[in-house]
Amino acid sequence: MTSETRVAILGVPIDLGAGRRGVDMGPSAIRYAGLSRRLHDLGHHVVDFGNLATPMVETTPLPPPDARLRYLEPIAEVCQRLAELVSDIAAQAMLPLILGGDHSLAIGSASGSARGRRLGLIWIDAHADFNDETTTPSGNIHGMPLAVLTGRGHLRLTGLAGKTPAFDPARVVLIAVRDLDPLEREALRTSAITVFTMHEIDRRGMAAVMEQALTIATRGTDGFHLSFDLDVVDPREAPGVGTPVSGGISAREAHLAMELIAESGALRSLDIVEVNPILDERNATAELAVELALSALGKRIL
Ligand code: B3U
Ligand code: MN
Ligand code: MN
Repeated sequence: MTSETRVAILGVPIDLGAGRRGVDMGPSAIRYAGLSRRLHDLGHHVVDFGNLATPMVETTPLPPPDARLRYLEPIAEVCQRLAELVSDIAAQAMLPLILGGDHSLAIGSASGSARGRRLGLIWIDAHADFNDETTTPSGNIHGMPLAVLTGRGHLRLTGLAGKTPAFDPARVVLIAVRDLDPLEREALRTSAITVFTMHEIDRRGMAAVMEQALTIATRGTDGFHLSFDLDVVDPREAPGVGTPVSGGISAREAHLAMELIAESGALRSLDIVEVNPILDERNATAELAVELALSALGKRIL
């Protein structure tokens, strides 16, 4: 039996932060896989707030080819509205569950959740998302949210929590990373963020890594925000993602991570991002996204 949580679902169908199209359809695919009903069946009180209005590529002026922060203005505007909404939802003692959409949206969701409270941050992703305009090879803002949330990046993005940084890097953990850009790697090495790469997971196992991660994210905090990028799972099990990277964690390891997160009792908000239905196989990645959200919210086998 799970303890009842008031879960607020919010879709953010944005793909302006990504290099390819399709993740704007992620929220629909995840809802189609039965998210709301299955959370309800698990014993939670669920409210679906629908989708945040987001501009689409077709009607947004194209950034110059050499832009270092592609679509900065529209993304900043979406993240600002998202931060307000998430902060309101959290203030009503509900747990915001944000469906993406590309990972740039986490600038808004995590900032909103961190308003007025001291949260840790757990980032589960094949990438570090730790670029800024000086280190990015692509100019895509979905490669930057973790840098922004720990205080490095454009001023239009770093202040959305009402404090900069939104998260103290000493309370931030990055898990299962395996694809870093050269300058991003240097920035990560000198930061106070704790990084568990695929190497640590293979060597020590997911359970040991998660235990340490949870200790870091909860020590002296009011709980933590979880940002989960589906591309962390191996593309053989999660083909429908914006940026697949081979050598990922298994669906089983992902479930174990989510179950340990649920056990901690300290999860305050979560993002499920980068589901790309165009590249998916019979909605398998969206289904996995739902299964993982259920595990994070208390689903047990027995
Ligand atoms: N690090 C690369 C690629 C990337 C980051 N996040 C995703 N892809 N999904 C970049 O463009 O910053
Ligand atoms: Mn990401
Ligand atoms: Mn990623």
